[in-house]
Amino acid sequence: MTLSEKTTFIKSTLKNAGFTHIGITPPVTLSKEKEHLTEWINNGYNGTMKWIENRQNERGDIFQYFPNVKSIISVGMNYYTGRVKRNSEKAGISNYALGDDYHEVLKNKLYQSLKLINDKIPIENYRVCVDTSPVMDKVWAQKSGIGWIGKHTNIITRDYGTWIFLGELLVDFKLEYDKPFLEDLCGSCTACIDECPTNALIKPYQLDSNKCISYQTIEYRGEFDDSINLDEWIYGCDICQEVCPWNNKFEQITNENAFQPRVNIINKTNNDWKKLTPEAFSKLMKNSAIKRTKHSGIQRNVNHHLKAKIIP
Ligand code: B12
Ligand code: SF4
Ligand code: SF4
Repeated sequence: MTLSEKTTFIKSTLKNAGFTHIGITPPVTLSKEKEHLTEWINNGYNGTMKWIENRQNERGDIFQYFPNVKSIISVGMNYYTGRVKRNSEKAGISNYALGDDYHEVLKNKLYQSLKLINDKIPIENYRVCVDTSPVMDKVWAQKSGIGWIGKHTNIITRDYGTWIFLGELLVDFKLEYDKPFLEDLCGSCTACIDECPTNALIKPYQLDSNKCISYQTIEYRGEFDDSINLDEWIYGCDICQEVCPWNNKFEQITNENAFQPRVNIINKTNNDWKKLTPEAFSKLMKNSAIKRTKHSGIQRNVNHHLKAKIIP
């Protein structure tokens, strides 16, 4: 098989698996992005997410994670299912967490694709990455042409906006490479920065996790003091994506079954969540990303809302 045939076959296999975005880039040593990462950690913007620091060197240098890497096949998958309805009785759960856990969905699709690819192109050394690997998903998506990193720090695509999950298949052979996405189409817009209810976007392209509702509701362990504002969310936050004009114009509802909202999650009020036992939580959250906060995390988040309603 020629280089071009190999590349076409791999891309079409991934497309058939349901990935909406596929781009390929050669691995390079990151300099600018590595500096940003170091600065971000030194400023304490990772909060209590020590796992970012622990594998900081690998995040900044893909060769430390997978020395034999020759091609980074970056994938994206649209997960948008419509705006999350929320109010004071029923706090919101971010779009990304309403269906099956995306880590499992994307990984299964990547492994299934690998099997099919392997029939024609033997692949011995590879890595499958979805979020949890020490790899900067957004940086490789930009370099492989999928989109640009917006001022809210997420990847924006021209055709689906930001509502896409990212992952990578790293292989130890060369392929035909795509051009990086070099434009920054944010222009003079600052909607995400202006509308963030907690001013977590401290500067364009810079997020202080400590202030971000997504971090507070999902990653932070421990109790909240009264100053913490969760707006109307109990798991994640979609505001900077909801206000992005690129989403308003280009978002598309996904037809992926795995991402369809679970009725018994979206229908719950704050009081229903409060009454949910640990056993019922485990059952409900089987194969859901929400299990990350555990029963105690959801209870803490809901209680914070209920308390905020009592205190005028
Ligand atoms: C840690 C993490 C978080 C943290 C920190 C977020 C962050 N911005 O870093 C928290 C818990 C807050 C979080 C929240 C969310 N996350 Co998150 N998260 C990650 C994770 C695991 C690592 C990100 C990382 O490396 N951060 C390190 C910092 C340094 O990177 P950065 O902020 O992106 O900074 C870059 C640029 O902004 C820029 N930059 C930084 N400083 C400066 C300074 C200057 C002057 C300039 C010019 C540029 C610049 O350079 C940096 C390197 O390129 C990735 C998965 C992965 N393995 O990559 C998912 C990931 C980024 N998250 C994702 C999602 C979906 C979310 C949420 C939307 C979920 C939700 N609805 O609640 C929110 C969005 C919040 C937001 N506005 O970013 C998706 C994003 C998909 C996409 N389309 O881009 C990812 C890729 C997971 C995935 N595999 O799909 N997340
Ligand atoms: S996810 Fe919410 S809190 Fe975090 S930066 Fe975006 S708008 Fe702000
Ligand atoms: S809201 Fe505006 S500034 Fe923010 S990411 Fe979208 S286009 Fe860029």
